[in-house]
Amino acid sequence: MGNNEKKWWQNAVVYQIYPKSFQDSDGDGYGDIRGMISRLDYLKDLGIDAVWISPMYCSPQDDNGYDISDYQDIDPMFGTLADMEELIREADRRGIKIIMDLVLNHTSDEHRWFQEAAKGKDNPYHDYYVWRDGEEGVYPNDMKSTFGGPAWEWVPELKQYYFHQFSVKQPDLNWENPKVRREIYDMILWWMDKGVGGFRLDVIDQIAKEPDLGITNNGPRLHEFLRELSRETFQKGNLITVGEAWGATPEIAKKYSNPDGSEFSMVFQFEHMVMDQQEGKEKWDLAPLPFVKLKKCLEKWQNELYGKGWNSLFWDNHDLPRIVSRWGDGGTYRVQSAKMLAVILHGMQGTPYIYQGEELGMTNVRFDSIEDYRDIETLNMYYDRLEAGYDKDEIMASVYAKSRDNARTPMQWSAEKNAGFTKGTPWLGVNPNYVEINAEDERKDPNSVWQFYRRLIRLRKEYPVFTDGKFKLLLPEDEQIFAYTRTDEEAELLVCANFTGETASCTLPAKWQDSEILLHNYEGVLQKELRPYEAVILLRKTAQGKGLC
Ligand code: TEU
Repeated sequence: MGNNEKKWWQNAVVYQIYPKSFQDSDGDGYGDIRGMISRLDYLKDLGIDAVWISPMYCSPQDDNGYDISDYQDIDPMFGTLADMEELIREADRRGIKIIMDLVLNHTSDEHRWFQEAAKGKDNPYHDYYVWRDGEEGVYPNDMKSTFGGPAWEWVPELKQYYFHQFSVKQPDLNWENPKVRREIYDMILWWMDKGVGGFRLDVIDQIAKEPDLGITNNGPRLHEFLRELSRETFQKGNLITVGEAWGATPEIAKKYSNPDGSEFSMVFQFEHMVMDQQEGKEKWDLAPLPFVKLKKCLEKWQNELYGKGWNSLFWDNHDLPRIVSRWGDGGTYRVQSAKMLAVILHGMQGTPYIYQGEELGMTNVRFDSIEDYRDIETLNMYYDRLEAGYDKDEIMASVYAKSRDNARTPMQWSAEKNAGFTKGTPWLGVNPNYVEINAEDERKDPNSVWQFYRRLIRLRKEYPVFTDGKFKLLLPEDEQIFAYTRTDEEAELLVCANFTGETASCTLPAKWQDSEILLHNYEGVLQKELRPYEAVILLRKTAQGKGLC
């Protein structure tokens, strides 16, 4: 494929499913594959092209499936391999591709490789993981796990520590070992053979770790490994591939998403998603969103990758709080602000990702007690901070703002019991606001967030300027307005939004004054001031109006 040829995924919209919380079909309180199949028509109607599903492989579920014990089978909680094959087929019939989540940095400690590896230093699988000799209680170094505590776990029988960047039940794989890499490639080829349309690669920038040097992401051999991985697998198909890379800068992202296809299609970078925390502290240490900085950050990513790479566009995923509660208004202006956030995001260049429920404007949840939370990261943080002397209310404020369970409450399908998610007891509580916020009602309401997303997705497909247009940020220093243009040879878009709950004065340049309104989250014409969270996309045909600047 030529470098400048348009790839199918550049024009695609991806929907993320968190399988445990999407749709239960058998009443056990966990979402499953048959549930997903029953909702494919819903997804088709929304207009998306591909579905990324968080891991459904066999797993003890210490980290909700990101701890895999068998890459080539489906966890019984979700169904069977035959169900999975049916899902791929049924999705394909509707023109929807299935994107699998590949967790290649670590396995579960219950994976056969690790069980073997722990049997002895001379076991052929020992070197599949990262071990260091040592003494009990004297850690090889002071590296910490993302989920709290040391990144080293002692195995007395071996008198060795193994390395884990995440939970103790997620030992890190040793990518230096070519046998590990080969096993991984064969497994990926096996899934490709089943007809999957792409992969999302979990914490992929951490695979080339160098624990002795304290390096976790962007290790020296990272891109060498990625190019080999891509060559041995993805390049044999016409796939969408997206790497999760918390440590990516635009320079690094250009390597990952090089249009020559040598690595991936694109990465998820998080620079814009970590701005509302205190500098140098953890995500739990809250700070107001620096709005002007956010705009400049997105501008940088838009411009630096233009023609040289490809952006993914997202506000939400299964690890992040709900964007409407986070940077919009989960109360009075929920509907307007959810739509405004959609406009800002989907108006940019890149492949947009919609996380389940985002298309309904689902909000964060506030459970009264920590007992109601299930996420390992949230629970570890809560007890660590309690022990460290933090005030309980302060910890709960962090949980309400940032817990991953905010995104993981069951999908709100209807006003029926348990939001139509399950007939049993949901594994994680349903957000009580499902009575007002649910798919069934929103599909009937022409002014709902759902209908707005549906229109937005269609517009992206209708006007190539959404995919191709060059980005230009307007009013960079404005504290309320997020505005930019997108321009190609045929058309120009103006995306203009009030990011706040106060009115904002905004005079449109003369050339935009009688342009076509493509999408607007308020009824009627534009006024002199933008109303709270008002957002609009305007279109001008460049050919008509030669000489526009
Ligand atoms: O997340 C990567 C990761 O670094 C997260 O743990 C992140 O720091 C945290 O969620 C921020 O709150 C990926 C998966 O998306 C996540 O669900 C897994 O828990 C993690 O990898 C381990 O596989």
